[in-house]
Parts: sequence; C-alpha cells; structure tokens
Amino acid sequence: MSSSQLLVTTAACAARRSILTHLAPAAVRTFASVASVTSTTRSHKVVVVGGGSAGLTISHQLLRKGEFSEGDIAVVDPAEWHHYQPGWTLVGGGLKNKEQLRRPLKSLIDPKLRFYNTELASFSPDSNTVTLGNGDKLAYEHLVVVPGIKVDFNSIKGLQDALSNPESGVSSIYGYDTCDKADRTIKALKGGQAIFTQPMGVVKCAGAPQKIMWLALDHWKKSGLYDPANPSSSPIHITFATGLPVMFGVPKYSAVLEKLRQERGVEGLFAHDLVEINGNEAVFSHGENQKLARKFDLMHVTPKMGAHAFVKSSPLANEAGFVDVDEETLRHKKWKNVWSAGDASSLPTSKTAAAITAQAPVLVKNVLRSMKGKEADEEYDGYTSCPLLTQYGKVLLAEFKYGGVPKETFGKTLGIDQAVPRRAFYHLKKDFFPWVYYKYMVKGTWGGPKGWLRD
Ligand code: UQ1
Repeated sequence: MSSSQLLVTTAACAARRSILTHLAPAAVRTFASVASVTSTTRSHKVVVVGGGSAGLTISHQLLRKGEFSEGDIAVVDPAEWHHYQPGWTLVGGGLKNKEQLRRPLKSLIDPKLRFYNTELASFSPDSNTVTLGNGDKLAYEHLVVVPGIKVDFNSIKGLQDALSNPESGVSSIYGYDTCDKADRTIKALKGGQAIFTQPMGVVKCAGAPQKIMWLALDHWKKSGLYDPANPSSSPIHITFATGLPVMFGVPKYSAVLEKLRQERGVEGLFAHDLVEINGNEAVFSHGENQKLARKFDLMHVTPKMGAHAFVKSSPLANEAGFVDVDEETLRHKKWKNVWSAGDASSLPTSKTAAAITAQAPVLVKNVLRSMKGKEADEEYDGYTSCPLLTQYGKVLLAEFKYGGVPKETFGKTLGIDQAVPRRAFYHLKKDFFPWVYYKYMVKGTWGGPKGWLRD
C-alpha cells in the first residue's frame, strides 16, 4: 500500500469514527431544524445503542427469551464492519490476518431486530427518546447504552502522522488500519531500541499493550536478535513504558508479570505517559511536570481512550463521561429504564469482551424483570478476564472480579493456578475464543465461563 493510500484509509477510518463522536454543534442544529419539518418517531420496546460485542450479545439474548416480536428491539450503530478486536493482538503477532476477524455488521443482526445503520445524535431520557443523526426519533420503554469507548489517536501529538507513515516504526494493535503494521515493523527490526507504551488512564484490554511486547520479544529471541540473559549486549533493547505504577492492575498477576519482565531483561519505565512523537524521539511525561525523551527504532503505541463525545455530553454520563450505572444491577443511577454494560459503562472493572459474557445475562434478566414490574435483583460481580500472551504458545489466563480478586474458571475444577502461563490457554485465546465469539456469543448463546446458555 502506498503512503497516500494508507493516509486515505486512515483518514477514512477516522472519518467513520468521527461521525459518531464529533457531530459539530452546527451540524446538530441543521439536523434538528430539518427534523422539525420532516422527522418521524418510531417506537420500540427496547432500543440498544451500539452493535459491538455488548450490543449484539445483549440484543440477541433479549430476542431469544421469546418475549419479543419482530421490530420490538432496535439496534443503532453507524458501522459497516464489526471487528473481533481481541484478535488484533494476534494480527500484530503475525498469527491471524485482520480480514478474517471482521464481518459486515448487518450480517450479524437477526432480521427480527430493527437495525438503524446510522449515527446517534443525542439522548433525551426524560422523554424516553433518542435522536438519530438524521433527526428521526426513537421512543423506547427501555434503553441499553453500549456504544463502546473511543480510541483517541489524536491524544498523542504526532501519533496519527507516525502511524500513517509506512517508513516509521510506529504501530498500534488498537486499530484495524494499523494492527498489521505491528507485525511488519517487528519483523523488520534488526537492531536498536524498541519501546512499548501503555497510557495513564482507562484503556480497553489493559493487558494488550504488553501482550504484543511479549510476542515481539519472543520473535526477536528466536531470530537471535535478543538474548534475555544478556540484554545489554543484544542487538535489540526493549522498554515497557507505562503510565501505571505496576505491570498489571491485579496484584496476583502483576507479580508474575513483573518477574517475567525482570527475568527477560526488559526495562520498565513506570508512571511514564507518552505525550508526543517527534521523528524517532518519544516524549513521556512523568512525575510533576517532568519530561523524558527517548530515541526509538520501533514503538508500539497504546493511545489514550475515553467516552464517546455523544455519551460524555449527555445527561446519562458520570464525571468521567461513562454511562453512570449501578455496579451490580447495571441499571442507570437516575433513569430506571436505562441500562449500560461494556466499555461505555461506568462499571469499575477491566474493559474486555470476556466481561460482556458475564454482564449481558445480568442486564437482560434485569430488563425483563423490570418490564414485568419485578425488582431488578440480578447482580454482576465484576467478572472480567485477560488472556495474556507471554510468548508464542503460552497464555496466562487472568480472571478476576471487583476489587482485583481472582475468580479463576479452571482453578476451581482442575485445581490449577492460572497465573502460570500454559499452552492450553494459548489455544483458548487463539482458536477457541474467536470461534465461539462469532458462532455463539454475538448470537446470544455463549455465557463465557458458564458455557453455553440455555433458554
Ligand atoms: C470468553 O468467553 C471470551 O469470549 C469469547 C473471551 O474472548 C474474548 C475471553 O477472553 C474469555 C476469557 C472468555 C471466558 C471463557 C472462559 C471459558 C474462561
């Protein structure tokens, strides 16, 4: 792909994202004034905002309960493609090709659901309506807000240009356009400084910034370019620069990963937050007003992430911009017929697809119970998981609930410690999860650690 093509693709992708997130006030007013003349209002029992992992899983689980007719449930999402994002680390590691991991979003939506393939402009929870980008309104009995989180490629100065420049060693597994560049740059590097970053603040899949590093390290080791026993005289030097004070948020797994880092001779720059890329120099902020500049030959960047603007600016959001729901029932703290899960929600747990497997059944049960006038008393315990690749062929399967308390699926039944990286977990991550995701999870029949769901 030529640099101009790559630029165009990246720009087009940014444009697609920006439809949802950057509706300029002027554009909104235009839509609104058109709306006053021509807009229509359609009614649905449930409106689901978002057709990602949470949106598809929840919509189909609702539908499968047999209590809804055609058109009772609506899904709103402007995307053309649905991506299996947990697979992008595997793309960066050269284990999958990115085209395999996506499906046309339309093809994943049951015809009994009404699909609005359009952006959402605003929420009006007091009148139980949402307004679409074209000014039409949807009225609802219950609203499920699951549009995910925005990966902000503009959050780091110089990042967009560095990513779209095919000559630069800068890549990111956090985007469709750039996840395969990680593989190309890792394979092309024959010597020099490699830096892997993780920002301060919330990101989805908090383990991915280091998964890609462990795969790269393993590749360079096998190619004779990196000797963990003798890092300073190896052709390649590896640094993990993270905004966090530790390797991972859960102490049990963090201890294991910190040990690996030290054993493998990886430099740790903790509490260092990448703020700028300038040619082959990376600038980090740390401490109070301190800056550190480092030269690099390869850099894998995890951009900062945050709530979509149309959620953040809505009455549904908390201070941080996330949909403000109860930690256990997933019900909005103010509007009792509004619900959220997944990356867009305020739930204080790690944002992953695995978390959706536990959140979706709780949300669905509580919506159905409250539709029948019953108490919404099903509770989510914060379950989430991070299948953490530590090398080719090995995965540490972190599973935990609120408070960073381990909740291991196989520990219970097989009596094993999931902090020990294993080959069986690698096959779960590489082969089983992508398969079960498209065949069952998005269709509403996969319950994660609970196995297949029965109606
Ligand atoms: C899971 O169900 C799932 O979804 C398909 C994942 O992929 C994104 C996961 O990473 C994990 C951990 C689960 C949980 C399931 C089991 C069997 C532990």
